Amino acid sequence: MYKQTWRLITESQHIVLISHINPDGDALGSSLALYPLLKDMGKTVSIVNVTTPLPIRYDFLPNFTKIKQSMPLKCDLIISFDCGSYDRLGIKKHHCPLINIDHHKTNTNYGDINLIDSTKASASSVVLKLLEQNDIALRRDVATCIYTALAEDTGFFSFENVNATVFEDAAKLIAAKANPGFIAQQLKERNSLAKIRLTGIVINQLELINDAKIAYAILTLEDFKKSGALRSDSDECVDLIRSIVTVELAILLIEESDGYKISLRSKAQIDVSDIALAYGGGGHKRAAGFTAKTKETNTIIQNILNEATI
Ligand SMILES: [Mn+2]
Repeated sequence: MYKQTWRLITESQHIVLISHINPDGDALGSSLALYPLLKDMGKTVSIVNVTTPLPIRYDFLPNFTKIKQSMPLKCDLIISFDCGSYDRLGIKKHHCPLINIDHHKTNTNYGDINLIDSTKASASSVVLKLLEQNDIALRRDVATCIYTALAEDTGFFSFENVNATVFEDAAKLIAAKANPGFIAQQLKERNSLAKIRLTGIVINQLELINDAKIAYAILTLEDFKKSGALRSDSDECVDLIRSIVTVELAILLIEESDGYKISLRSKAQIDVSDIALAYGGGGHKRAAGFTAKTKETNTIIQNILNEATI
């Protein structure tokens, strides 16, 4: 499969690298990793993410400024990264072949080639294996992207998905001159004041139920306006909620124009990807999400509680 994937890439000329809406470090890092390699192979490469604005915390990734918000007129291959279902790419149905590179166990296999390994901690680790299996040498810009993605999806090497392979991959990337200190500083020490204020709003209105085993908070469009925070500034709030000692299940509702996006995190007892899947979303055991096309927050929370057994 890894060889077949590379063959299709080699045979294609105009390639689109695309990742999921509201991208995280894995989505952007995985897609940006292939960009310079394909350019050097003489390909016409478009790197696409339809989200506006893109989270600027990733602006240190090589070729970040090359990301476009819309699809090019012409392409003969699409490669998607870190995206569990086609609708999360945010583009219309396309007729050119699609390679689906991912690590979500809830992936719907929407590609013509589905290069999915749910044992990998990040989609970027699947990219790394793709390069290794095809004898493509690592280089600094590529390693920086893959390492950033791996660091983020493992919570800087602290989540349950961390194993020996994760550290082996990290070692290979550092050997190829990815700089762990620089990358950590870029991601962890460049918060905007607006982001910290948004975090304060979350903490202030946090609700704890079921002997404080479940915690939830709701962020409204007004909260974003008031704090001046961007949508991507809320990405880590749900991890902060989970960090409370008693909390087993953390729920964050983020208002959108036509409903809510729901982020779920768990510690040990609950597989939140099951809950997300039940409501049309997806994700991982300890981190998952879905969207609800309703503004009835009580109903959304009740539905989650009905699925969660604590
Ligand atoms: Mn990922």
